[in-house]
Amino acid sequence: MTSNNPQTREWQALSNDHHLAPFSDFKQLKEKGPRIITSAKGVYLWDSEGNKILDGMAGLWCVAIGYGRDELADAASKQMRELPYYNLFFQTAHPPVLELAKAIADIAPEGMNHVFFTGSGSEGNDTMLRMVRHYWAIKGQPNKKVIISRKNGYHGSTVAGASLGGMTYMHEQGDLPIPGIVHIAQPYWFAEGGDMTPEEFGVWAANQLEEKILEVGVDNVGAFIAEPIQGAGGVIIPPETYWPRIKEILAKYDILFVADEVICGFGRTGEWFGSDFYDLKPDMMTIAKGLTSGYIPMGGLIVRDEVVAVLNEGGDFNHGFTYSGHPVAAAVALENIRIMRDEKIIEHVHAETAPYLQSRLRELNDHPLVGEVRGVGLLGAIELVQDKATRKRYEGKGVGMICRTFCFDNGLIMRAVGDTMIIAPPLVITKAEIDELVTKARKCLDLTLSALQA
Ligand code: PXG
Repeated sequence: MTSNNPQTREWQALSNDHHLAPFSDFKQLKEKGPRIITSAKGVYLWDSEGNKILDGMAGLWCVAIGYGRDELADAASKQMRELPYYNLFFQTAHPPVLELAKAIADIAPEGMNHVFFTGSGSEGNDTMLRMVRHYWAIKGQPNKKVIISRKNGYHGSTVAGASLGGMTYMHEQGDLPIPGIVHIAQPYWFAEGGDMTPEEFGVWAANQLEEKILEVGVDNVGAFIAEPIQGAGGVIIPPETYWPRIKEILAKYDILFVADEVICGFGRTGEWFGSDFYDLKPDMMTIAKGLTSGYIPMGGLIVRDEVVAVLNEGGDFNHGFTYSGHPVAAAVALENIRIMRDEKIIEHVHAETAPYLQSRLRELNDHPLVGEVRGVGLLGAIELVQDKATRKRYEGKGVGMICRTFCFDNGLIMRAVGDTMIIAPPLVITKAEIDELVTKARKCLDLTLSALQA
């Protein structure tokens, strides 16, 4: 990006000279220069060039209550003045972390009343892995170590998180996965369903769990982890048959079930948790992102009472982080949850904006580039194809990236995962803003199609 604005150029120079950005091609970013985001309000961002952009991704799936809520800034400021830091290691605690644990227990599924706090979703999943193995060891079954996960799932970027995740491009860097983590097929009908109906494919994909349990041996399997809806993998909504069949399998075998709620949690599906949406009964739930609306880093692991009862018999759990339950993050999370409850944000998503977004998005089905529109709550995906009937892609054209660039240049952030366009706007998006989003999305689909035809 070559800018005429000297301030933009100065920031880009700083990026080139000093900053290593996550999930980026460092050299390519140096040549292009990052877009500099300088402020935000509601569902909109502004960049250093003065462009106003509708953030169809809520940051990175996290800014649930929208940008610019002073209450969260005030909560942080108040807590920083009162007690900016203290740890929870030395048999100490502080009010915000305790009040937050209670607030989370109040909204979590029944019987999930305890929270272990971390600084991120990845750390939440690292905590999960260690807690699962500790749990089985206490129960006298130390061999139950293996965690079953899914291909193209996303569970973070730490060594355990990336290993649990099923992203091969992450595994290739750093000799992952670590031992004791195995992956099964994902329930991604559009890309992998072949000639099966979605219903048949859902059962087939769920049965992979049973096959893997039997292959590894139930005496060696500690847990199954899955996102209720895969986010980073491309907003993959499992066929309706998938979760019911998975639930049957989980009921049959003595393994723990971990729902990674980092994206689905805190209202994304129109329920507090994706587990509520699908009526799952997890033993643990990883949380982050919407917990603080991204205003400050925080993650955690919500743990079922029966699991805690076992852990209570195991002596020290030798695990934790300097910033576990950080008081400022806890104060911000508490205020975030209060706003969600008092303003009935999730109820409004459920009754009003989710149905509206889903029906408006599906209008895009008539576009020649669109092979499928799917979504749940305020999550949506648009599959870009060359042939609608056969679901054939434009091979090697990078259609998703072309579309994403048009979106950015036309004031809309819509992400590309391969040739799947995805959206997850802030939960406070209004119907008028949804209209704007869909209008811009259609325009960018048109521009993408023209570019492909040129
Ligand atoms: N679980 C899930 C389901 C996630 O989506 C994590 C765990 C890890 O959280 P932290 O806080 O450690 O990042 C995530 C994070 C993307 C993208 O490209 C998605 C995430 C992170 C970075 C990029 O969509 N999700």
